[in-house]
Amino acid sequence: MKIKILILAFLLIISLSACTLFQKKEEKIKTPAEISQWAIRASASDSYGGSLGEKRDDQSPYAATGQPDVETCGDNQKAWTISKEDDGEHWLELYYDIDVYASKVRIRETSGPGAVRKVEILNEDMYVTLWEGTDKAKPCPKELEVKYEQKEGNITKTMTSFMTNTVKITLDTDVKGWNEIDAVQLIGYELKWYMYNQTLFIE
Ligand SMILES: [Ca+2]
Repeated sequence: MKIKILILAFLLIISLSACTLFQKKEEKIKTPAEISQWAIRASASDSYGGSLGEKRDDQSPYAATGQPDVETCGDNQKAWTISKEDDGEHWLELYYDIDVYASKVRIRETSGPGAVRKVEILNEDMYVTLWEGTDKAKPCPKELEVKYEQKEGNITKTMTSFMTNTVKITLDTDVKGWNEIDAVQLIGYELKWYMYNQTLFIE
């Protein structure tokens, strides 16, 4: 009887050790570094502040480049907006320093949030839609995050198959109030990769 108990205890210790080793192996998988960047240049279908904006403080497209610099909700010189309060569909295009396989775009809306209707990323000379819809939740300031996700069999790809450095945002400026964008972040990777069965594959 004692031998049986000893054998059972031994088997229990072995299985617990195996679990710990497995967990450690999982923890060791290091995915490629994520690159988060703010826009360096921008253009738009219209702007309140013309096209100067050297200090990011004249509501030109350039005011939507760089890191967020508008802290509270409301009209602010440091965010881009168009020349009229309500004028239907308009767009803002942003350019980034590093080409990435795009995984996410984050848009900081600091006045009249909820106006974004479409987020596209440029693939050579063609735009690919990352997200399209009606953004109903309207806290202000608001950070709208849209993600790339595509199922390929058992694998979920979380980044585009092409590299990009350009994002285009389409807004419905008829959404109540001045619809202002403070900053837009492009997130992605320099390497294209995916996880399958706890294994990292780099393409
Ligand atoms: Ca800004």
